[in-house]
Amino acid sequence: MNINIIGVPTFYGCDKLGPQLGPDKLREKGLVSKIKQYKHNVFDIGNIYVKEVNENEKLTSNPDMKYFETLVEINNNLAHVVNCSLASNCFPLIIGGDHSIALGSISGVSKFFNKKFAIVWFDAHGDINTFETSESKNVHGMPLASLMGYGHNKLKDLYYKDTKVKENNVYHIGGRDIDFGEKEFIKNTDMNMYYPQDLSKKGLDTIINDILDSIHSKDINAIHISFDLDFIDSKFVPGTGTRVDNGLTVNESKYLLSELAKSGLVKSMDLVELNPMLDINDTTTDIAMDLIDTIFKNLK
Ligand code: 5AB
Ligand code: MN
Ligand code: MN
Ligand code: MN
Repeated sequence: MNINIIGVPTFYGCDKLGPQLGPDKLREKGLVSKIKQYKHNVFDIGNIYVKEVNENEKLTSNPDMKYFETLVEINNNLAHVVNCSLASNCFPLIIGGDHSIALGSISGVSKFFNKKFAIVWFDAHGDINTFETSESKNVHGMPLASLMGYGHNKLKDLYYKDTKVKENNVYHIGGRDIDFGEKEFIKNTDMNMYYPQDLSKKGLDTIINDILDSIHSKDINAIHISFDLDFIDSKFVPGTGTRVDNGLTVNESKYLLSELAKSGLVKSMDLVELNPMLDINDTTTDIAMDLIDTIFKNLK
């Protein structure tokens, strides 16, 4: 398979320094050769341009969302690069950066597949805030809401003017730190939520088979994986910014990713929220590499 590596070196969505170092950190660790060992052709197309914004100007463009205009710009460019990557028969692997970049990556995926795709979103958080419900004003807590058509017009209509994904085509796994406003949203949404207690009660194999059966029963051509490293239990991932207890282990995460990859439907992926400045002895970087290894070893 042809693989594109696309780095998005930004921390603007989380407002905490560190994630901007993620893409180059993984490259230094041998990202390209890791993927090449499975006989893929790898084209590392570099990093998306991230404009410098002064810390004291972060609320200038919008008082409700930090670094708003710059994030719109970054994500619009990213969406186009991802769309072009898919159009040239490549698998875009988008490396963050914080999770706000899923807005751009998935908008590009949505345009290419004409919305006939599913998202499998691995995360301790909902990421379904809008500027109205978010207390932090951090855009990395909002991408999924915007993709489903909620929130600010400039986020909803990023790259092309429409909702990017049907709520029922979103499969969210691992949520355990969901804000009040997000819980209210979930009550009325059609998105599919799988909480840690569902995973332990039903078993990982049952859940992943349920998800794949559900996707197979729809008119869907592709799965996009959006993997936030805080999906994994806090004790294993010191190098991510918003850690939460009661998450899964690395091996459990690898199992879920390998089953998805083997389905033959995975066509694109984000790996986000690696923070090398918080990491201890590259523990979290090594886990990120291991997850990537799992995907490209099993990709069909
Ligand atoms: B992440 C919080 N819900 O909106 C907010 O890491 C955290 O991309 C968001 O999942 C975490 O600020 C965003 C409290
Ligand atoms: Mn997230
Ligand atoms: Mn998260
Ligand atoms: Mn996070």
